[in-house]
Amino acid sequence: MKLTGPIRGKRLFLSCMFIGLLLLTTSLIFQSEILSAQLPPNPREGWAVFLEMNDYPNSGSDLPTGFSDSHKWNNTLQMLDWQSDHIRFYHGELTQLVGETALTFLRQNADANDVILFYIFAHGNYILNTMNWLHWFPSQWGILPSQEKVLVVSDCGSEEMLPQLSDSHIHIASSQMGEYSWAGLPEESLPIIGDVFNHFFTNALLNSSADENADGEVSLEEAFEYASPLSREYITTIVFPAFPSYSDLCNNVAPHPVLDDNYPGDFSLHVDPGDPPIAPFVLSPLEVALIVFTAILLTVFAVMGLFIIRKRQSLH
Ligand SMILES: [Ca+2]
Ligand SMILES: [Ca+2]
Ligand SMILES: [Ca+2]
Repeated sequence: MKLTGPIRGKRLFLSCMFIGLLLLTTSLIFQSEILSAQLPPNPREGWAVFLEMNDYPNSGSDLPTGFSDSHKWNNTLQMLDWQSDHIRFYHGELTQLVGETALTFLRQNADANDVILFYIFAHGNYILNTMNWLHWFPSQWGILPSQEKVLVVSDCGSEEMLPQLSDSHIHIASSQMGEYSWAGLPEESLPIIGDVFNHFFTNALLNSSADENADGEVSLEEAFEYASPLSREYITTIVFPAFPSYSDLCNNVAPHPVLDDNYPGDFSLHVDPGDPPIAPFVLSPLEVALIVFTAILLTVFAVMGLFIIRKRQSLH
């Protein structure tokens, strides 16, 4: 069909507009794909809670360690790129509510590929009985979405606090069931303040000598194997002679740290440093050229279309 006059001009104008818009849309889609490619992947972050109770006004002897174990952990995690705002401290009276609050913090922040670390330091009988540990912790710990769970318990007989779960996890206790862990106090003037095993363990995580398979980082498993004999040696050679009553209580056998390793392979505490800043919206020279070309083409086609319309109109 032969087009004449204003109709032909309008169709040409509309065609030009369509082509121009098509090119502009293509350019924008191209740009959005570039931006989406720049978005960071889901990072492996670390989230930690540290629960420590030093004073026991109603039961047990006080443990005035100055929350040294939390501080040791915090120092270690900072060296492993953990972010400060991913770590919470719960110092003071520990209750079930405090423990559940700590778990809520982990649940609300950690996703499946994040590492979560739950550390608790207190008297064993306090955790078991006053906090009613076994009645709430195992079930709530088990439903957390992370597949990278770490639980470390520093107390007497702490093996009893480890949940019996089949999910992916590493659970660590400073002593077997029925054994007595040792926490050094400043007034005793011995080298280590706080839980002895935890002292060696948090140090081992940063000690290249503990890197048994020489892959460049110390896994939790390697740190445990490195720290356990050091911990037992210290208690045997330093604490027992200084505190014969404790040695008698232990039958002169240092407590055995416990590792429940249900994590496939080596567990690394190294995490991604966090979401990298999103790259600023900067166009490449090619993108700028494409957009400018599209704009010029659109303008030329529009002017041509209008020119043809006016010319046809002037002929009638
Ligand atoms: Ca993540
Ligand atoms: Ca290693
Ligand atoms: Ca493992």
